[in-house]
Amino acid sequence: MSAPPDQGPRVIVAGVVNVTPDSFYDGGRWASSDAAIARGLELAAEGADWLDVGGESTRPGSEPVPVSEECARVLPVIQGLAKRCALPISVDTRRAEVADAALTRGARVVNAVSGLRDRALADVCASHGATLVLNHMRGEPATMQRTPSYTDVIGEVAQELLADAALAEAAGVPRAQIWLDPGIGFGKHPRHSVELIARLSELVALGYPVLVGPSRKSFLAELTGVPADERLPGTLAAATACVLEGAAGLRMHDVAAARQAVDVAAAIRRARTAGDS
Ligand code: HH2
Repeated sequence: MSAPPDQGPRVIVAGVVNVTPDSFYDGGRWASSDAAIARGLELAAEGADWLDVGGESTRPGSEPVPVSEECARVLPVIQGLAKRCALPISVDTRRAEVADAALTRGARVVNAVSGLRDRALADVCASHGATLVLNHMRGEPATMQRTPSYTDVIGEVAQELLADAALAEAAGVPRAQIWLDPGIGFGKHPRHSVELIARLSELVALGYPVLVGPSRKSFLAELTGVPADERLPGTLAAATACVLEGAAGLRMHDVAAARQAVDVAAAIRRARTAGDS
């Protein structure tokens, strides 16, 4: 049998494991360590390429939780998943202290959900040799959705992410280990989130792999009028658009459904590129 044709790099699906009582969609569903570990293993079986474990909701209006509480939520889950499954695990956090403890217990990626506001996150990643996802957030979760304002949303998000990437590189994180994320819904009006997806290729053109997290977010409610538990079709439409615009990965709650959408969109993207040649 001949070798299969080159499929090109796989578009990553990062499965969300929220160990929180109050996340905007799945808060409280996997709040015990055992439930969260079981959820992570389920997402792995559904086709996730990486598992993103978070212990603090950053939904609009949320307040910070103490570091000790965040660690108590995520560390046993990261340790348990790292023992039972070979997938890379990221810790979704704003704080270097949590990231450091998570990397010591088996996480390999830091998902810096508020970028490098805690600059020590970059030092922690450099010292552990970890990959760093820089997510764009304007303002603080408690107030970020009150009056988001941009003149040129994609240009401003790109500039702010590049400034964080430069800090990370200066701290010793290799460029190849830095991902950028436009931060859908983090200090963005729904029209900003739509524009960020529509013009994602401009962010991709910066040369870093781009992760996007549209999953079940409130900009979809503005477009469809449905609550979070009915937003899967809208989520898959947004994910498809992100892949066609060049995303390297999607952060998703619904991995089995996302896997199909992302793989089909990635095949269409490859065919488009092949058609150009
Ligand atoms: N979105 C959320 C959390 N972390 N990280 C990245 N890189 N990109 C995102 O878009 C992103 C993220 C919010 O989703 P969720 O974790 O489900 O909600 P909550 O913050 O309420 O826990």
